[in-house]
Amino acid sequence: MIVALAGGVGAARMLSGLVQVAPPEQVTAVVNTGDDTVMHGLYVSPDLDTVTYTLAGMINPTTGWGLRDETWAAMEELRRYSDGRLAWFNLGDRDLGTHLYRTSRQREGAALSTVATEIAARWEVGVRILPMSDDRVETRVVLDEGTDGREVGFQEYFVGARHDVPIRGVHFAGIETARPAPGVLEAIAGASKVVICPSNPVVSIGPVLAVPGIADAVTARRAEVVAVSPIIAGRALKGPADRMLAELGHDSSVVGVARMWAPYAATLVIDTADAGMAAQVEAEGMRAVVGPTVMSGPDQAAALARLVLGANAAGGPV
Ligand code: FO1
Repeated sequence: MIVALAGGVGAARMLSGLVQVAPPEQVTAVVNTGDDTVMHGLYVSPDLDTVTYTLAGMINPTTGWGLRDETWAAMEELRRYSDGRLAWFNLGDRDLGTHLYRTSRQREGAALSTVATEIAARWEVGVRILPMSDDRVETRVVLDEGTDGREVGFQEYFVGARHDVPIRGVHFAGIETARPAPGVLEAIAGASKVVICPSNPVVSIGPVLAVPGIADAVTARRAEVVAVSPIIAGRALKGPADRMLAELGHDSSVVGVARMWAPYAATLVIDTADAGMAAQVEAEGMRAVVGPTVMSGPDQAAALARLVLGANAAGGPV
């Protein structure tokens, strides 16, 4: 069993590579739910949906989230009523079906993990998709607007403000009492390999490791844990990971990533662009494996998956 700790786009691509080199039924994704939000009364779980849609081959290629071949009639009607005030978070007409289903099932008493399994089955995704927890955890972002650091929800920061504002803190509301979703700890304990996907370390992987019990479970498997840096030559390929790391006092480099993941993973895969930093990564107590990490297409994702699955602390092929 391969277990992947996953956020959104980067993790979804990593998973699409893993299922090319391992049977999907042998892959379990433990997915961040800190981005989840209630919009117009509907429970929206972006990372669960991005992972599921990507593995189904149905992800919207333009946006990187939501469904392909999408239409936006409902949003256009909403925009006419509210002149955009209520329409800042775009929900496509097909994507709405997922949010209607998930929300209805939750009102019937179904757990997030139960619904995630039902949605994955509908899209015939062989990978087991687990939320990090069935309990509500909400990533909150403290903005660095001069003195009064306003606190906003993740989607307000990421979409509302287009993450175009410096932050001074991030915390996960509800994390103290959140329990790992059923199957998460067992999957990590029994995994032949645990992959920390190239997602935002602060707000995508961070919440997963912050669920009480998960960090210890991963640390216990440290020799089999391989992390892939989401930072290449100091930058994130997509999203605000590089800025958030710097704004929160981390080094926005593969060394900064190594410092964050060293307690959990024995190996860090870094891009060829950072080959010169390998010794500094190893000085942080991790083995550095250098290779192409930009997953520009399915072949690149499969190649990275082979590199990840072949890498381990001892450095030999597994
Ligand atoms: N991201 C945007 O930048 N703008 C949007 O309007 C937007 C809508 C949206 C709807 C459903 C969904 O699953 C994701 C959506 N996202 C949107 C992406 C989302 O904010 C991110 O996927 C994550 O939360 C960060 O990975």
